[in-house]
Amino acid sequence: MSLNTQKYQQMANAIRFLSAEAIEKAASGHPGMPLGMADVAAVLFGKYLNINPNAPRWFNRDRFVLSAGHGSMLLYSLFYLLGYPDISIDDIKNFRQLGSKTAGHPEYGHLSGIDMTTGPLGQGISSAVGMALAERVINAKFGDNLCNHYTYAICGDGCLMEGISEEAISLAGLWKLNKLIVFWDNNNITIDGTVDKASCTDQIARFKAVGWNTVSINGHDYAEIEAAIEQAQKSDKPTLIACKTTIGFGAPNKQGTSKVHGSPLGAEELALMKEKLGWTAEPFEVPTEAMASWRAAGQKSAALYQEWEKNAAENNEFMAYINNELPKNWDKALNELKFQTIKEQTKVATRKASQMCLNNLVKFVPQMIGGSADLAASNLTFAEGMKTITAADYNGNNIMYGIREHAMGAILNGLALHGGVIPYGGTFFVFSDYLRPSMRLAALMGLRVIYVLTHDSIGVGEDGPTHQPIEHLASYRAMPNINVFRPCDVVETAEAWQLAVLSEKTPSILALSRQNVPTLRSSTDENKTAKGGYIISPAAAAAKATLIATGTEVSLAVDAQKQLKTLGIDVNVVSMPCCELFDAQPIEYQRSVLGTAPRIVIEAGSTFGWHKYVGDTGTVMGIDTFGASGKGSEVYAHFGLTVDNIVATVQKFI
Ligand SMILES: Cc1ncc(C[n+]2csc(CCOP(=O)(O)OP(=O)(O)O)c2C)c(N)n1
Ligand SMILES: [Mg+2]
Repeated sequence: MSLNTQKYQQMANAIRFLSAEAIEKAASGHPGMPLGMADVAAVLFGKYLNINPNAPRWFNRDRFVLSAGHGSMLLYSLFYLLGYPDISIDDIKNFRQLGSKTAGHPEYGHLSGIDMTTGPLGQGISSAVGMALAERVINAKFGDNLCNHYTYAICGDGCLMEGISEEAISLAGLWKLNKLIVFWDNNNITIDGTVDKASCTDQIARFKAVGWNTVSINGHDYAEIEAAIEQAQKSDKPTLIACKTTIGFGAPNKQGTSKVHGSPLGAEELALMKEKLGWTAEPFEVPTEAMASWRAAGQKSAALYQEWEKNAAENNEFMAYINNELPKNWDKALNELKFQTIKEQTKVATRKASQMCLNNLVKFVPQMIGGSADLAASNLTFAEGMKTITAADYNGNNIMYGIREHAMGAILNGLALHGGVIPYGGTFFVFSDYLRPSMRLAALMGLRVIYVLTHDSIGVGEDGPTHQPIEHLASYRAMPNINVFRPCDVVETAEAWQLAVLSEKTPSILALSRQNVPTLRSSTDENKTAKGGYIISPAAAAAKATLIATGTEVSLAVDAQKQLKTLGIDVNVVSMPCCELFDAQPIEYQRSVLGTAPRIVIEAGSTFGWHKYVGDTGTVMGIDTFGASGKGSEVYAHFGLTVDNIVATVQKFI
C-alpha cells in the first residue's frame, strides 16, 4: 500500500468527477478513459511529472502526450487541478463547445499545457518517440543541467493496434530512449467490444522484442504505479508500463464495458458512482483537501525550474538554440550558391540542388536535423559533415529511420514540438502517402517540419506507376496550412529552402526532381518563390498566352516559348513554385502575373485544382490517370508533355 493512498484516491476522484460532469454537461465525450486512468494520472502528475503551470512552455519540463486523445477530459481536469492559469472551471464547463479551449480532442495551442494534438490513434505514442529523441540530442549537446527530462505518454489498446506504433516503438528500442515512459491503458475494451475479438497480440512480448523494458501492474494500485514509474526511470531502455485497468472505473453498471468508452454516463449512473466512491461535492466543485493536494503538485517542480532558469540564462548559445534563433547570416551561403549557379549555368536535378542547399544549411544552422526512410542516397538528405544519431552517441544530426515512413512523419512532429531542432525528413514523393496522417497533424498544429520529397513525377521513369506521384501535388495543395514547393532550378530550390526554414507555423513540402533541369533564373536579388508565382520569362512583345508551369515543366514551357516566338507568337512564362504563397498575394499582383491572354498550365500531375487559374479560355496539360513504366522522356511524350505539344496547344487556344 502506498503511504499516500487516501490522498491519491481523493486526487483521482477529483479527476473522475470533473471529467464525468463535464462530459455529462456537454452531452458528449469519452468518460471511460479518464475514469480508468485517473489513478495512474494522480500518481504521475501528482508526484513525478516535472512541470510548471506558471511557465508552461518550460523547455526542460517533462513532456506528456495523451496518445489516447479521446480521453481529453483527463487532461483538462489535470490542467485545471494543477493550477494552469489559462484554464478555469468555466472552460471545463464549456467542454466540446465551439470556440472553447477544451476541444473534443486536445488541440496543440489551445491550452498551454497541451504538448501535442492527438485524435488519430497511434500518432501520439509515435510522436512521443520524436520528443524523447530530441531530448537526448539536445542533452548530448548541452548537458544534464539544461536538457534532461522524461517524455511520458498514455496510450490505449487502439494506439497499440495501429501499425504506426510498431514502427515508432522499434526505433525507440533501437535508440534506447530510456527517458521515454509509456503507460498502456490495458482495459481490454475498445469501441466495438473486447480487444480479443480484434487482437491476440502479446503486447509485453512485442515491446520486449524491440528492446523495451516492460512492467505490468494493476493500474488502480498506487504503490504499484509508483514502483513502476521509479523502476522505469532507472531503466536503460524505454519502458512500457502495462496498466491493467477497468474502463469507466467507479461507474457501477457501466464500468468494464464499451458502453462507457464514448458516451456520457447519464444522470442515474453518475449519481450511483458518487454513492459508490463516497463523493459528496457539488458538480464542478473540488473538495478543499483534494484541491490543496493538486495545487501543491502543480508547484512541486518550482525549485527545479528556478535552478534550470538560472543555468539556462548563463548559456547564450543554449538560449538561442531553444528559441530557434537562426544565426546571423544563416543563409548567406545559400545566396552565394544561387549567384554561382547562374554564373555557371548549373544543370542538376532539384533533389541535388536541395542537397547543395543542405550542405550549407547544416553547416550554418545548428538546429537542422535531417534524415530519410532508407532513401538517403536518392533523396539526397545527407549533407556534408552530418553525423548519424545512434544509441551510443546522440550528438548527431542525421536520423536513419529505416523503411518506416509512418513513424518518420510522427517523429518529425515530435522533434518539432519538442523544440530546439528544425527537422526535415525524406522519402519518395509517392510514398508521402505513408506520411500523410502525420503531415496533416503537422499542418493542424502549425509546425515547422520540412518534407524532402524527391522523384516528384512520371520523370522517375522505369519504376512505373507505383512510383509515380500523380494526385499528390493536388492533394497537398488541398490540405490547409502546408506549403507545397515545386522548384524549377537551383535558385528556386534555394529560395524554397530559405522560406521553409523561416516558416515557423507552416510545414513545407519540397517536391524535387530526379531528372536534371537547366538554370532558368537570371537574377537572385529577390526571393521570387516567396510570391509563389512570377513571370520567369517575359514575352518580348504583347503576350498572346500565359504558360504557367512548375518544377521540371518550367523548362519545357521556356523552350516552347522560344519555339512559339519563331512562329510569331509571344507568350509569358510563369513559374509557380508555390500556389499557396501565390494565392496569398494581393489580387492585383496575381492578375499582373497571370495576364489576360489565355492561360495554359503545364504540370506532370493531376490537373485537379489548376482550373481556378485557367477559366474557360485556357487549358491544363497534366495527367489524370496513373503513370506508365518506361524511360522518363518517353513517358513524358506518352502523356503529351512535350515542347511540340505545348506549342500546338497554345496555337489551338489563342
Ligand atoms: C486512426 C483512428 N482510427 C479510429 C479512431 C476512432 N476511435 C477513437 S477511440 C477508438 C477506440 C480506442 O480504443 P482504446 O484505445 O482501447 O480506448 P478505450 O476505449 O480503452 O478508451 C476508436 C476506434 C481514431 N480516433 N483514430
Ligand atoms: Mg481500451
